[in-house]
Amino acid sequence: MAATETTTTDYDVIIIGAGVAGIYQLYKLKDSGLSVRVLEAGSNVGGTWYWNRYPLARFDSESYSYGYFFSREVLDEWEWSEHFAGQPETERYLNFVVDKFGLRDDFQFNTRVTSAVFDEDRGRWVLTAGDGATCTARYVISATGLLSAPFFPDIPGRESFKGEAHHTGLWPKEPVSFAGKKVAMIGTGASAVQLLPGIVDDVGSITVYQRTPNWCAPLNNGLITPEEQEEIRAGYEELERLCRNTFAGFAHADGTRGTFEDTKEQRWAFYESLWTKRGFAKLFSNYNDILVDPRANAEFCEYLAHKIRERVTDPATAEKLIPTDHGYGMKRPPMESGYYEAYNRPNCTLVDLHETPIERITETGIVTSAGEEQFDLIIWATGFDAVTGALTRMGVEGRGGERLADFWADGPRTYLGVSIPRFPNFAFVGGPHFPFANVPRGVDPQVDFVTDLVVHAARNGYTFEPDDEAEEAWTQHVLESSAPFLVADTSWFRGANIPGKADRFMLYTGGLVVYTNRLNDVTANGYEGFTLRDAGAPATATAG
Ligand code: NA7
Repeated sequence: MAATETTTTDYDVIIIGAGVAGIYQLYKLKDSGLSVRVLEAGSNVGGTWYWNRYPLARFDSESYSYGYFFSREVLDEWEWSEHFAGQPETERYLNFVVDKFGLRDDFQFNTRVTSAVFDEDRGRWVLTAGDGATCTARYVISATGLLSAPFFPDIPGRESFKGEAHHTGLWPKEPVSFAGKKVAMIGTGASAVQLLPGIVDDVGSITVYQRTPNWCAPLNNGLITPEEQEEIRAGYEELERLCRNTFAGFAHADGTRGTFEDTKEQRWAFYESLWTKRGFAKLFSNYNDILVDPRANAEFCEYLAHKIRERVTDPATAEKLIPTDHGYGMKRPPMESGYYEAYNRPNCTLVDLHETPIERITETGIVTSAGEEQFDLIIWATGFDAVTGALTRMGVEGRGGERLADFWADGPRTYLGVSIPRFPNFAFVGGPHFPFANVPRGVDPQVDFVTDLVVHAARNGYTFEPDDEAEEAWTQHVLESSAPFLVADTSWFRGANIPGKADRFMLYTGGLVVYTNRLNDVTANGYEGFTLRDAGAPATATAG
């Protein structure tokens, strides 16, 4: 399916996407005896860590909790340099894994799938790439990512800007020069919060256009010392146990106390201790009611607002940076390293779009209700059509020509977050109803489950497809599980960042342990909820 290839190529399994999930999925199927191909739009592996190469892009999960757990050798051989590795290091890591296991030849790069249509007569998926070339597969596994379909807001004149413009999720490989430039950044989500401190010293000036402020708390990154390296190595089994047994698969124990079991003084002392902890301890090791009790949440927000006021010199700017429409964790909370201090620099200006909305983009700059500002470079830190976007944009059509985009028009419906009725032999990992979790830890049980399902089906010559009732019950369970949680009206968790997208919570908040157990039970019970139809000759699978 490369641009020069003219023949159709048939595989047992096609995996779409060469990110963290796609690589693991390939690894798992490598010795199955099935012919497997990975199609990837980029020119190399990495997924998120290939596309998001903006300055200071990095993990918000501890490196050692994000890396693969499937190989002791990888754990022993790879040494992370920072507690939260930057994009270049993660990209190197993923390439290291691919080469170590001899996976590289199974990837086909520069191949963006633009349609995937199920041919009912042949029982095969026909995939077409951007260059028109096609290939077919009996089984398709989409590993296209939760945050991989970049979103540009429909602001009049966007295309007319004649200066440089980059989206954080499509950042160029060539170094971007900031020296002396007048830069605009639109958006203040997790990407913008990482990026701003990385460029504020270099730019001539930067104007940040903020619609909604976020609750940001310190990442507390640092180099891993040789002693820590030893501790991490010695503690891998315990780390894995922790990640596999906590609510969201991070290297942080779940909180065990309620906010109001402590006095205010005790609470603030506890918040101070959280403040100095790494990463998402602020969320997951917090009081255990922070995500479900608005009063508990407001207590922590009061503490965070105090911190912002302490750090931002100009009181008016500090107030603009304090969210008033949502509490901590009700949107994905960014982790920061010097974000608030960036606003203390004389070359950094914050524009509150609630006060002065953007009206249009011109050839030379941005017009708000307060007038025009000229820029050399506009950074679009405006996020992604999250969770469903990569799948609904891919032209997927199931039985009877049913379009996936239509099937999910009112919000995603799935069985177990990996499959859907009317789309036989089609599975996805890292899509809707993905467990609310540290991404690789949520990917692990999904890939394990899908591997077993696909190999079992291939070996027996089955077509697999979930039943309507199973999909309905699971989707209902997903929605019920999310009901107790406080979620901002504007969160991408519920599709709210995309105009016109259905307002429906898209992740599974029943907990990673519950999710993993459920997948294991379904496997043990002979794939209950799926219909496995005899489809003729088995593929040549040797395992499962
Ligand atoms: P996010 O978190 O979705 O942030 C996007 C930002 O862009 C956010 O501040 C939006 O404001 C802003 N935005 C979107 N549309 C507009 C318009 N029309 N005008 C002005 N500002 C706009 O994306 P990120 O890339 O930062 O992070 C995505 C995820 O990647 C993150 O959650 C991590 O999991 C990693 P809004 O808040 O909608 O008012």
